[in-house]
Amino acid sequence: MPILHTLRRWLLLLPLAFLAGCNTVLLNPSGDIANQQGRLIVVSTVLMLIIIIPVIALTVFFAWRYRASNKEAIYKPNWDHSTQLELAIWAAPLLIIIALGAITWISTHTLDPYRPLSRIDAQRPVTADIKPLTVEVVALDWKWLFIYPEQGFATVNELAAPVDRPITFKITASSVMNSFFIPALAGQIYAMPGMETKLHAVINAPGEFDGFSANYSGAGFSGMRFKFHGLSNADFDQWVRKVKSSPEGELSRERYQKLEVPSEREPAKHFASVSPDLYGAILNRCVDRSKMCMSQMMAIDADGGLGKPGAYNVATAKPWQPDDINSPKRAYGKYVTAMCTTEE
Ligand SMILES: [Cu+2]
Repeated sequence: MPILHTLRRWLLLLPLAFLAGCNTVLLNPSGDIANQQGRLIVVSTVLMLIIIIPVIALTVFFAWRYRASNKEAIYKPNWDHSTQLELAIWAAPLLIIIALGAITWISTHTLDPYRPLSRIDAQRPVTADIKPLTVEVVALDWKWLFIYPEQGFATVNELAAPVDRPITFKITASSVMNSFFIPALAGQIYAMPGMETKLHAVINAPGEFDGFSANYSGAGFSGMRFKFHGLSNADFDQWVRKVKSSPEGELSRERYQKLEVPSEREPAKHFASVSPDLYGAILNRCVDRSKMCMSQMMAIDADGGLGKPGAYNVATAKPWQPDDINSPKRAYGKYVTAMCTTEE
């Protein structure tokens, strides 16, 4: 039946179509950290194949060699022990586990995302005169805010960094947990409200790379994407000038509260400047000046607390309506109020 044969041939090709969608960015990244992590995947896979391939091959070989119709093969129904075989069977996995353990121990320390980079790539170490670029990352519902404290501006859903300059990311979130992930640069790092996570990485090749959230965070999650631009020093300076001359103006606390309101598939946006205390206020959950900053709350607690009067230092939040797009997002319930309203 030729029709069935043709159909079957096409069905056999079908899995290839799925492979066509594969982007092997994890194994061919452009950043040194992701590169070392990619090599770890390859090394551990190869180490495991040392067991998997012989086991599969021997399974097939034994089934064929000792088939019922093969009268040539030796038949030993009472055989049950061989010291040499036991030694080989236990030694091989033991050596592999020792090797995997050693590699894991070393790379867990050298690739620790909190550890400042010691090298730009395999050939170049980081010297004392190289100052990392700091970027503060805030995961919002459902877009990414990037604050450049040195340059004093902010962008939404667009990130850029000069090639071969170490980058220090400080990562937090406004409401729910997300995960900051640029596969070409480094592994994912969680973004959580009220706390800061860190990532040190470097991009070694110019280009446009994909960044996204790797942790489901609600309705707008799938559109929570951004472009990461690896730029030459001259192109980065030009990009900085472009952002600084943006007509959007300053990202103040008030504008941040509007930005924080959930929205989906936001286009890239530039803010020419940013309120210098904004990131600290986001991290300490007190962008709304009527709320007490977590850092202040923790300092009071470390000092022994406010005692009974502290129990009255609360206010009731106005419930936030999802359709009330113009009102700042507020958690429903009570919150601890600020002790004073003067600016720090
Ligand atoms: Cu988990």
